[in-house]
Amino acid sequence: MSKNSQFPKDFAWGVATSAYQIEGAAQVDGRKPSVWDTFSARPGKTLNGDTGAIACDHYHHYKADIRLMAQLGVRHYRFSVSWCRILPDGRGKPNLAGLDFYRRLVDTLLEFGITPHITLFHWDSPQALEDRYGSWQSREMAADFADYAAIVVKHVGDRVTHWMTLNEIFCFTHLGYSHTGDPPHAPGIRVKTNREVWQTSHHALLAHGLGCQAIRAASPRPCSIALVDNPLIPVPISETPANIHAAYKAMPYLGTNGGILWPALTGAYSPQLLKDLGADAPEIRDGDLRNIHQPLDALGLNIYTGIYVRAADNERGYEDLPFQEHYPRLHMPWLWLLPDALYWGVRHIAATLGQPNLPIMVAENGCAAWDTVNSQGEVIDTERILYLRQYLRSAERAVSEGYPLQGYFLWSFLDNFEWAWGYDRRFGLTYVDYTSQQRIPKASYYWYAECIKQRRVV
Ligand code: IFM
Repeated sequence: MSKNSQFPKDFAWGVATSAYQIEGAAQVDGRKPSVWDTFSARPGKTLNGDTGAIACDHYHHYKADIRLMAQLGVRHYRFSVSWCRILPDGRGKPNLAGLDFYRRLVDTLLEFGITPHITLFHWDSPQALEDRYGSWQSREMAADFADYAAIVVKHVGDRVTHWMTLNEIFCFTHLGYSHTGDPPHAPGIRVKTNREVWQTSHHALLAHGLGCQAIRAASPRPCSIALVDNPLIPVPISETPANIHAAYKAMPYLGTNGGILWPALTGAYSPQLLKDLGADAPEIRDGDLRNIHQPLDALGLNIYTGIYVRAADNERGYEDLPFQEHYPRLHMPWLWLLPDALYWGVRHIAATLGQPNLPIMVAENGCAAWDTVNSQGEVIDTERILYLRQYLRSAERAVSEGYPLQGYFLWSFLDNFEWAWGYDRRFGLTYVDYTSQQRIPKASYYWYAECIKQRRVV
């Protein structure tokens, strides 16, 4: 495929959101608090004290939102189910009103010809389980997650066939628990050791594995199951054989890659990581890795940025090259513009994880920009178009080189509650006026609609 050629006809064009970030209706129809309700209500934990209590009030506006989604032309929508709407106490008796909301949501999507892709966990775990056993600090969380997953699948599995287990394990574990300072994400628990932090991500991996088994057992139809991860992507500073090799070497070392993606896709923590962790490695019980390493139908990658690396004459064979202060970035401190990360993220799965045939979906890509409504009532977000255009070109490159990249979910359909940054950071294709709940499609919405229509980067 040349630089401006078309994506394949069956390429899945989509948008993504998550429950706590858009739904609101925090106390409606039997829902009880999640850890994010509790955390965001604590003074100083989120910018301006923002919480997801109302958010985009999507719970009440979902029909109009889906109509707007259909007008955009997407045929795929990734959203998450709120565990504490389904099981307000985390376990036990399901809340039928919660299940009914998702059934109505799914039915509306299907009416508009949009395929639902359900993420079962996008960070908003029930506060009741935090109170009971410290949520991800306990192995019990994995079994409770699997039970919850089975309930959702039994309820809507006759009409939903695309499942994603957990979103970004690193964020809700390593950013939710810390041994070095106050963690920026819920539940915001400071533990004593690094080993305890790694134990939380190990329990999350176990939840993924048991969840996969539960979904397959409960689904009335053959279905697709994916994990969604946000690995740190090494990008060779120039594509010379030496630097490409350096990027391959770097992949298992960077961030938490070796302790999340590696066990999930290969059935083992990377040996380099275990060596580095030493006594900080989590307790891994007999059978855990077998449970974690489940066959997957797809892998979801959330790719926003990456890190440049180059070959180096050291024991590891690479060095990473931190961004300089004036390197371009979007409206988040970590959102460095590095479009090639999307291509390299896909390529690493084949090259360094040895999975050349595993279908890949970009489950999130997008950016926060400095959006404002102009005097004509429009939002002209050219920074976002600049960003997205380059990342989509990178996706096009991956497809044209034969990597199994099958879809792309743009984050996000709506501006929403951006966790510790509250409503200050806007990632949407659609501007949300949080006072009136008015939706205004931004310039990027119309740009993306045209890309979808033409199946090319416009
Ligand atoms: O808003 C988040 C999302 O919940 C998880 N991935 C990254 C996004 C932007 O920070």
